[in-house]
This record gives sequence, C-alpha cells and structure tokens, in this order.
Amino acid sequence: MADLKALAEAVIKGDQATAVSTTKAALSEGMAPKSILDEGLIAGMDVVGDRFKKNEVYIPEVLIAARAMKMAMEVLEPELAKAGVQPIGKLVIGTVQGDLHDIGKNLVAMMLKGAGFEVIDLGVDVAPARFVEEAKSKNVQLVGMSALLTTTMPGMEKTIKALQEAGVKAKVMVGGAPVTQSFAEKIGAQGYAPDAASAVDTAKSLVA
Ligand code: B1M
Repeated sequence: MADLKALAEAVIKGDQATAVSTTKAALSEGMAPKSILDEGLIAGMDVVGDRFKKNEVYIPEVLIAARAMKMAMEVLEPELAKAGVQPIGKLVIGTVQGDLHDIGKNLVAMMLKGAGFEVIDLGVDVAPARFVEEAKSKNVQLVGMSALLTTTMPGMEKTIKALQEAGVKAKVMVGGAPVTQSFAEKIGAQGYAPDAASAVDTAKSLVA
C-alpha cells in the first residue's frame, strides 16, 4: 500500500524519483487523487514552507522540494482533472515591467502551486496591460506582482490603476526585496508578503 507520509517525506527531501513512483503507486492502488495531493504532496510542501519561514532550510532546499512536487504533479494533474478537483484559487503572477528578476517570483509561484493554487505565470517584464488582459481572460481571483528594483516598483501602482480602470475585481498581492507592507498599502494592494511561504498564507487569506 502506497504510503502518503512517505510521499510527503519525498517532497520534503526533494527526492523526485520517490515522489513520482509513490504517486504512481498510490494512483494504481486506487487512492483518491485529492488525498494524494492533500496528504502527500501539499503536506510535504507545507512542512518545507514552515521550515523556510523559520530559517531551518534555505532557497536551494525549497527549489529542490518544489521540483519533486512538480514532477509528481505532472503524474497527478490529469487524474485530479478527471476527478473534478478544483484548485483552491486561481492567480496570475509576474515580475513587473522593466524588471528581469524572477528567482523569487518563481519560488512564490512554486509554493502557491504546492499549496493547491492554479498559477498562471506571465514571466518577467510584464506590462500593466498584459496583467489586465490575462486577469480578465483567465478570470482570476488574485494578481501577484514581484519587483526587485526600486526603479520598477512604480509599475505595481500603474498595474493596480490599470486593473481598477478595466474594472477587474481580482485582489492584488505584491512582494520582492524592496517592497514593504507600507508600500503595498500606499499603492492599494490588498496583500503583501515578505517571502514565499508567507505568500501562501496571504494568498489563502485573500481568496478565503
Ligand atoms: Co539584480 N539587482 N540587477 N540581477 N540582483 C539586485 C536586486 C540588487 C539589490 C543588487 C545590488 O545592487 N545589491 C540591485 C537592485 C538595487 C535596487 O534597485 N534597490 C540589482 C540591480 C541594480 C540589477 C541591475 C540593474 C544591474 C545592472 O545591470 N546594472 C540589473 C537589472 C536588470 C533588470 O531587471 N532590468 C540586474 C540584473 C540581475 C541578473 C539578471 C544578473 C540577476 C537576475 C537573474 C534572475 O532573476 N533570473 C540578478 C540577481 C540574481 C540579483 C540578486 C543578486 C539576487 C536576487 C534574487 O534572486 N534573490 C540581487 C541582490 C540580492 O538580493 N542579494 C539583485 C533571491 C530571491 C529568492 O529573493 O527575489 O527577494 P527575492 O524573493 C523573495 C522575496 O522578496 C519574496 O519571496 C521571495 C522568496 O522568499 N517575493 C515575493 C518575491 N516576489 C514576491 C511576490 C509576492 C510575494 C513575495 O507576491 C506576488
């Protein structure tokens, strides 16, 4: 019988091969895809997120864990779709216009996927109009923006204005090294997170 605790442990350790083989074994034994997701993969990423917040693990460990989760998700996703399992929320995320930094944004995107969100990653150098277009067409609940340069931070405010002007109701979460809670409040973002693990908590509270 496939062991979901072992699956969570494989994600925590970043053991891709075990994560994939245990997911396959669990599916072939007829386990519910949602249980495999919640009790195996997400449970593992939750532990990684907690340890990251407490500085018990660092970015490389998180990236390795997220990669193991991603490989297992490739096996699980078609089964989740067949079973009609809905994501806990949908968001578009991107690094703002003029900014090419994406390591932190990718980490946030991976942690959000790990937590059960559907994530549409627009990449880097994303213009306000593109955020608007994608938020509208994908009908998301959340727009996530990352900025690493003080010179590109104003792109966040421009994007929020563009979203408002276009009547997009999605909430906005911002982050990135120079971004602060007070900046987020000043520009009218509903959420701010200082790191990828906190971004999951913020995103969950914004879609609750
Ligand atoms: Co650049 N760079 N860089 N850089 N770079 C910084 C940011 C800088 C602080 C370095 C320095 O001078 N000390 C400085 C910015 C100064 C400033 O404006 N305050 C800087 C500069 C000046 C530049 C260039 C202008 C350099 C030049 O060409 N003269 C240039 C700009 C290019 C551009 O964007 N147009 C540039 C280029 C680059 C590289 C391409 C070489 C490379 C980026 C590669 C890539 O991302 N693919 C790079 C890198 C790697 C850095 C440093 C060294 C590391 C950034 C990083 O990845 N950190 C950085 C200095 C530093 O931070 N020590 C620096 C790790 C990452 C996990 O952290 O992104 O903060 P971070 O993400 C965290 C949180 O912030 C948060 O969660 C993440 C995970 O915990 N978070 C969110 C991030 N996004 C979030 C979104 C959320 C919520 C949380 O909600 C949606």
